[in-house]
Amino acid sequence: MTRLVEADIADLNARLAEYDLYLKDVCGTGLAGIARAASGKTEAPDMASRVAVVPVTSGLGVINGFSGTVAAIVEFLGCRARVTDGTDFAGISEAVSDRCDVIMAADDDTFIAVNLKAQLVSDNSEATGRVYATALSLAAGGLTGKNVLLLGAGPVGRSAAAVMLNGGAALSVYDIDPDKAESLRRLYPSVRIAGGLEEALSSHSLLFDATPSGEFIHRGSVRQDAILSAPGVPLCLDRECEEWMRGRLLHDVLELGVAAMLFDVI
Ligand code: PYL
Repeated sequence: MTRLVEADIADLNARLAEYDLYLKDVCGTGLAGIARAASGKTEAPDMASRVAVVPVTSGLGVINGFSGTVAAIVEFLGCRARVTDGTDFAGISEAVSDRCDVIMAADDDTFIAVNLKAQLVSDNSEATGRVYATALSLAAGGLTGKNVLLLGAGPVGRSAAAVMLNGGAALSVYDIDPDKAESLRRLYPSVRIAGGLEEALSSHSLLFDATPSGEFIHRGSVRQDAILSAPGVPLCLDRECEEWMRGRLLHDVLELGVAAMLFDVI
């Protein structure tokens, strides 16, 4: 998982409403609708839940703006959220003393949401793969019987593969590490291993990128009718291809994953 930097999230809060409208245009529903669909829950979420975001100083330390951005996404979705004054365990103690229902916190490797009362937990990598697969399905009008190309067989790709296969997709996987692709095929025997990247891109109109590589896909490699769901950070498309795919591209650095985590636990 690529570690975000302050610049990745600088104007994210200001663009939330615009991004939500974009998702409604591409998927037929916005951030909350996609996340609720990804949660698989039928009961209504408890929107009165109070969320505490706790900054974590371990490892490479706090990312300026990260906790505030997570809180802003949660508030945009309709729940009350605040960043604790304390960090680490002092922040957790503060959240519990303030009788918060949910704690969200990330160290360098793991980002979780925990509902203290309901004893529910959601992990960002798993939730991100699942919510982006759900978004691709919504954008494509369902995946049953459709060929999908998955780039990247790491934790996010594996989570997405489970959802897409469960949705009836015929899945091919490409990973620069053949062992990772093979391990996904052992997990899901119906998965086909794509031989070459360019050939795989040219033969698939439904694409999912879960790689941490940036700008390695160019306009000439992608079909006119392609839809790309891309949780991978940085974005796999070069600038020209990104512009060309507007309206058929699903990509952000935190929004959909945070939304999925929230609706998983409230
Ligand atoms: C959760 C994000 C999504 C993509 N990469 C993940 C990342 O950057 N993880 C590190 C998050 C560190 C947060 C820091 C803080 O500000 O509390 N410990």
